[in-house]
Amino acid sequence: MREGTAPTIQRLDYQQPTFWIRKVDLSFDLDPAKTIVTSKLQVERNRAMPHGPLRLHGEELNLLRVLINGAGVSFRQEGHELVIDNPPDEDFLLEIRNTICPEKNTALSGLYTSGGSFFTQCEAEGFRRITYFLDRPDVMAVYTVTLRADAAKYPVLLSNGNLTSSGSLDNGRHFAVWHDPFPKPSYLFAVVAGDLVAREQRIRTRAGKDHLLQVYVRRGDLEKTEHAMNSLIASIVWDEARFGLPLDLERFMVVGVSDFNMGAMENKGLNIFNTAALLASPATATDADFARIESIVAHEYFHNWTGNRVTCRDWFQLSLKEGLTVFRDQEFSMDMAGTPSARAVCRIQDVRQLRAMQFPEDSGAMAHPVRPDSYSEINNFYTSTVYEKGSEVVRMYQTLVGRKGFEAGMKLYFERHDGQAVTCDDFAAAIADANPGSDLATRLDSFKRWYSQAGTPRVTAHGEYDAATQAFTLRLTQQTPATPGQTDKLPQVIPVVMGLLDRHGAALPLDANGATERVLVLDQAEQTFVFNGIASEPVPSLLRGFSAPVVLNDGLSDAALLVLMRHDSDPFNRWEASQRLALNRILHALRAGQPLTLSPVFIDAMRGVLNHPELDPAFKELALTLPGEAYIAEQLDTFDPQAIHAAVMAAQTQLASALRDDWAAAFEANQVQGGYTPDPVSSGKRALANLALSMLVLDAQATGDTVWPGKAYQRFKDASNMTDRLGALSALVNANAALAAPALERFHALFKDDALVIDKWFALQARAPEAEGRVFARVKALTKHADFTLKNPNRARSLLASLCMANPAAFHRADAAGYVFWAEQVLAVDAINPQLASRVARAMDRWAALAEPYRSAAREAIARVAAKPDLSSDVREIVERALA
Ligand code: 0A1
Ligand code: ZN
Repeated sequence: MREGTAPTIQRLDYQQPTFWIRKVDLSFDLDPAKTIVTSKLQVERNRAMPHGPLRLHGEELNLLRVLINGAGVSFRQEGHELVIDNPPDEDFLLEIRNTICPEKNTALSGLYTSGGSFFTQCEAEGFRRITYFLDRPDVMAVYTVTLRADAAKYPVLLSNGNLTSSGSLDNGRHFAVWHDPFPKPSYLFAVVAGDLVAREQRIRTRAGKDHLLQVYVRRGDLEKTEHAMNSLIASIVWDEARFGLPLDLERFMVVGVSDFNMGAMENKGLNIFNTAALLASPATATDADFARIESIVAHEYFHNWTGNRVTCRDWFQLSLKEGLTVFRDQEFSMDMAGTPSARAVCRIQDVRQLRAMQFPEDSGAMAHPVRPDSYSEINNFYTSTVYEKGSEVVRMYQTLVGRKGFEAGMKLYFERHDGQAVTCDDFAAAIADANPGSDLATRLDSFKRWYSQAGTPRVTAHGEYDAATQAFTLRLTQQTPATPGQTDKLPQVIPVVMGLLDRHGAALPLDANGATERVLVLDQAEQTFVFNGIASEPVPSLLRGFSAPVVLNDGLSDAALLVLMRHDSDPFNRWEASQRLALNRILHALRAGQPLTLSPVFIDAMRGVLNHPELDPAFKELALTLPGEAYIAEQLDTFDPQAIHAAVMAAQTQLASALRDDWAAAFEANQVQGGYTPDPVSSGKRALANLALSMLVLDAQATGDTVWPGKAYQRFKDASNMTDRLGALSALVNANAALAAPALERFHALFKDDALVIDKWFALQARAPEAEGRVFARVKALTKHADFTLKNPNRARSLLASLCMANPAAFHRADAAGYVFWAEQVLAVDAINPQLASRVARAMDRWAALAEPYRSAAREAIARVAAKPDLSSDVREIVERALA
C-alpha cells in the first residue's frame, strides 16, 4: 500500500466507537485471483456517543454492494473508509459484498496465499484488507464463518472456534462452517485453507474437560511437529497449574506457514505460526530453535487469556497483552528448565536479548514508552520496548508484591475484565487492589511512569563502610536520559534486589532475623539505605536477577567483581560480574584508543570459570561469551563500530590462545553421548563444546595449525544433529578457515530442499566476523544467489537483517557502501512488503551516536530514502523519526 501521508494517531484522542458490531456472519468463496467476501453484520448504535455516520475501515477492497436490512443504501468511499451517513437509529443488519485478490497480497497482511494455500494475518489492522469493518480492538463480536473452496486443492478449511457443519458442493467445491462462541476483536479472526495435514492429540485437562489439539503443516513436515505439540501440551498444563487458567475451547489448532512477517499469531483457537517458529527435528533445528519454538508456542497459547479473553481497548495498550504474555512465556521457560542454574540461564538469555535489542531502541530515534503516545503506523510498534521491556515491567509488579500477591492480582484482573477490552491502567489497578498496602499499591502513580517515560534509567550506587559503627551506607541515585519528545523525566519506582557479601564471598545478614537478601525500593532521585551490624567492609551485590530494566553503575573494582563472580549466591550476578570484567577491559581500550590486552588476572578468572568443577556448562558458555558489539556500543556516547569490532576480536583471539589447552579439555569433556534431546543439560554441553571448538579453530587460524580446523570439518560432516553441525560450520566460517568454503558448499547440497535450513546458511555467512570487507562482498553476491528472494520474509531477513542489524562491522563501512546497500534493499522490499521493509529500515536507529565518517554518511542515506515520494507509511515513519 502506497500512502505517504498517514495521519499521526494520538493516545489521548481515544474515543469509543459510535457503533458496535455484535455479530458477524462471514462467507468466503475462496479463489487465489478473486475471492468473494460476503459479510453480514449486526450493528447497533453506541448510545454513549453522539450521533454520527457509520465509518468502516477498508483497504485494497473491491466493493460490490452494500445493503441495510436487505435494501440498498446510500454510501460514499472516503480514503480508506466506507461512510454511511444516515444509518437507522435502531439495531440493523448491514450486508457488504466485496472481492479481494489473495495471490497479489505480498504484504502478507489480510488474506494471502503461500505455497498454494490461503492464510490470514489480521493483527493489527489486516481485517480491513478482507472486508469493511470497525477494525479496532474494542469492537468485539461473535463470528460465524462459511468457507467455500475447491475440494481437491483446498481439502482443509479452518477458521476460529468449532466446526458446525461441512460438506460437498457442485463443481468439485466443498464448504465448512465455523462458529466461535467467544466475542473477539477482528484482529483475532483467522482463516486457513489448503492441502495440509495435522498431528493430533486428545487431552483431558485438570478441570476434567476433553480437548482436541491439532498442528497443521504441509505434507512432509509432519514429523517436525512433535516438539511443538509437546510444547503446547506443556503450556496448557502450566497455565492451569500456575495461574488457574484453563483451555476454554474444545478444539485448539496451530498452523504453520512459510511466508509470515512475525513469529506467530494468537488468533482465537487457530494460532498461525511462521514455520521457523514451529518446525523442528534434531537434524534440521538447533537447541536454540527448540527452545524458541517452545517459548513461542507457549506465548501464543498464553495469549488465549492475556490478549484474547481480556484484550486491548486500543493499540496504545499493546503491552497490556504483549508485555504480560512475554512475562508469562519467560516464567514458563524458566519453570520448564527446572534447576536454579537452568532457570538462571534462561534469565541471562532474556536479559542479554533485552540489552542487545531494547536498550539500543530506548536510546535511539525510535525510543518510545512501553505505552506509546502516538504512532502513524501501528505495525512499527511491535517493538522490543512494548514486548521485552513491557515484560520487565510486569516482572517488577511481581517483585514488589511477591509471587502469591501477583497471582492474586491476576485473579482479580480476570474477575473484573474477562470479556472486555481494557487498558494498562486497569491491569495496574487490579494488581495493586489485590495487594493493598504493598510497596506497589502505596506508589502506584509513580510506578506507572514505567508506562509513560521512554529511556533506560541510569542507577548509580555508592557504598560507604564505617568500621567503627559497623554500618554500611548505600546511596542510590537515578536519572533517565532525555528521549525524542521527552526531555524531563521523573524518578521511577525501581526495585533493587540485593545482598551483601564479605571479602571471602560469604553472605552477610542484613537484619536482626538474619535475612541475606532484600528488595530496596528506589523511588526518589536519590536515596540512602543503611545496614547495621555489618562486621567487615562488604561487597554489594545489587540488582540481583536483573530486578529492574536499568543500567547500573556500581563503580565496583575488579577485585570486588571477582568476589561476586566466584561467590554470589545469585547466579545472574555471577554472570553479570564476568561480563563486567570483560566490558571494563574493552571499554578501557576503546576510550584510551589503545589496542586491547587482557590481563593475567582476567585470563585466570575466565580459566577458573571454564574449569570450575560445579558450574553448569550452559552457565560457563554464557560467562565466557564476550558482551555483544551492540551492547558495548550502548556504553559509549559516540561509537565507532570498527573499533568495537577490533577490540572484541582482539579479546577473543587472546582468550582463545591463552586458554588453548583448557578449551581443548572442555571440548572433549562436553561431548553428549546417546540420542539427541534438547534438554537444558545436553544443550548446555553442546553450547560449551561449540564455543570451545570455535575458540580452538580461531586460535589455529592464528598459529597456522591445521588439526582443529580438520577436526571441526570432520565434526561438521559426521554430526548427528543440527546444533553440532552448525556449530562446527560456524567455527570454520567465523575463523575464515580454508575449509569453510567446502563445508558451506556441502551444507547447501545437503539441505537444499529445506528452506529453514537454507535460511541458516544465508544468515551464517552474513553474520560472520568482518575482515577486509569479505563478508560484505559475500552478502552482496548472495543477493544474486538462485535461492535468494525478497518475497519470503525469513529468507530476506536471513541476509538483510543479519548484515544490517547483527553485523555492525560489516555494515558500517568507511566507504558508506553498507548504507547504499541498505537504502537499495529497503526500497526494493518496501515495494513488496512494507512491514518487512520498515524492520530493515530500523538498522539506522542509532545513526546519531555513530562516530564520523559513519554518522554523516548514514544520515545522507536515510535522507535519500526519505526523499522518495512513494514510500509506505511504515518506512516513512521510521526514516522521518530518524531524521527528526
Ligand atoms: N501478536 C503476535 C505478534 C504479531 C503481530 C503482528 C503480526 O502481523 C503484523 C503478526 C504477529 C504475538 O505477539 O505473537
Ligand atoms: Zn504476543
